Amino acid sequence: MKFPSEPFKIKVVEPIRRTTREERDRLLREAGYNLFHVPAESVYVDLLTDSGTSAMSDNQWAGLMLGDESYAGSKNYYHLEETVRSIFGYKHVIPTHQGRMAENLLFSTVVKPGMCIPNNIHFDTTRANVEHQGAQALDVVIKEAYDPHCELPFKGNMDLVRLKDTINRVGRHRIPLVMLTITNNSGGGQPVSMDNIRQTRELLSRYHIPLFFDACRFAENCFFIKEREPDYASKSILDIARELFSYGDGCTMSAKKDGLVNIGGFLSLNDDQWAQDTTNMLIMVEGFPTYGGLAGRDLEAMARGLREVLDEDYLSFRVGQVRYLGELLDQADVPILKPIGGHAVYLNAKEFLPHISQDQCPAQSLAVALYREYGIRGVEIGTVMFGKKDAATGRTIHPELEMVRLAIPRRVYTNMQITYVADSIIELYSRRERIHGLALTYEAPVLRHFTARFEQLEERPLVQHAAS
Ligand code: PM9
Repeated sequence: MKFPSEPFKIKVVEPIRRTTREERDRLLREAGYNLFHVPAESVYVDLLTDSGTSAMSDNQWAGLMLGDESYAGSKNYYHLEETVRSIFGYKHVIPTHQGRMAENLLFSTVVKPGMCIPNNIHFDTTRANVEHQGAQALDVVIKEAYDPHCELPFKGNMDLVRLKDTINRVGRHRIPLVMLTITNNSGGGQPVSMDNIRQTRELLSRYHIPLFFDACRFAENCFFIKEREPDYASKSILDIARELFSYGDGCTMSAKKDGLVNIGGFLSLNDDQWAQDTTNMLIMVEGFPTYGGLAGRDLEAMARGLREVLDEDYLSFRVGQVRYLGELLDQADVPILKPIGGHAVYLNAKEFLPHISQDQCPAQSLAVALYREYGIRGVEIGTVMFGKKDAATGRTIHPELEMVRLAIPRRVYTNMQITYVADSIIELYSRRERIHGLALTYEAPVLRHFTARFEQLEERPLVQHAAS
């Protein structure tokens, strides 16, 4: 079977409220055309993020009832610690309420002003946490990652030549660690190969620089390794994960992705001094080291989710469902980023809307149109998220890629709902010339996409009636 059908049946359902185009148009105006400000109950298919939006299994829900809410030494912490050690293999397990807190603890402990953190591509919270310490967040992914048409099996790979040059230029003492984001979210959910990870490790060992993983989507990355690297075809996902993490010294993890939970994360690492320093910080800002800002029941759900996510039937459905959406769009010539990533399909807004200049936020305009016409919410990954003001000229420096990400929550939508998404986008593409640009009217100094506001540059109805 080309696209695996759902390896689960539905036990609990959450009704979705239908909205009209007029209602969505009003909501958009009120939200300043920022989809983060649209109430979720007014969204039909919500592809804003795959983070914290997973459906938990009956096994995880059962685990919630076994939550031990003791302030110190909760049994659920020990279960989580044992689970993380057995998959990731690092000595210390420091729970946090989500991924960015793990990043904050790590970077505020080991990064000093003037330092530099290379990564394949930093996710926006990672970048913000590095820059907040007065350090430079440097993207060192292979150059093909910026070509939306280039079909490489491992487009998230680190550019080892540039990494070596960077180390020689910046100096080993100014690089406290190197990161690898698996899969590479900001570059299209593209995987990193085991070979590239091994070579990155070998290079860094020569300079005694630690390697950390941003492990949010590690299981999806391992699935791609199994599919695409012949030496791993017969290995289990668990064995692949164990080998992968053995090349590193630690990881940050948002369990809201491949932990299959709605909240949770951790920092895991081998270095005793860094573990002690980050734990001291954890106590100040999150909580005691055996709960880290979470309830005991959350720790239990996370421990169980980390095991479930390694299941191959689940992963082939998961990655297959994303591929199903991507291939429907591709067959209809809708411009998407290739190859199709692990957690999301990325619409190429520059090619979808060639008549809208980057100054007029084409990806944001496309995301707004998709919500207004069909009740589908994606997220802009382009100028709004990554554009920067040039301090000297005041002009915006635009990123290479201008995308709308359609991130698919895990185990949430049926293939029929995904088909609806594809049909809607194909219809929108046939009317694309009627979509207009947006002007940015407010931006915050950091992570501006969450709170930015816009004005519609010209308004004309796109279709006469709404499909949902
Ligand atoms: N990623 C995402 O939608 C959620 C926040 S933005 C709507 O893709 C990586 C690779 C991520 C990520 C979050 C985080 C932060 C770190 N690294 O959201 O703090 O994709 O748990 O994780 C989001 P937290």
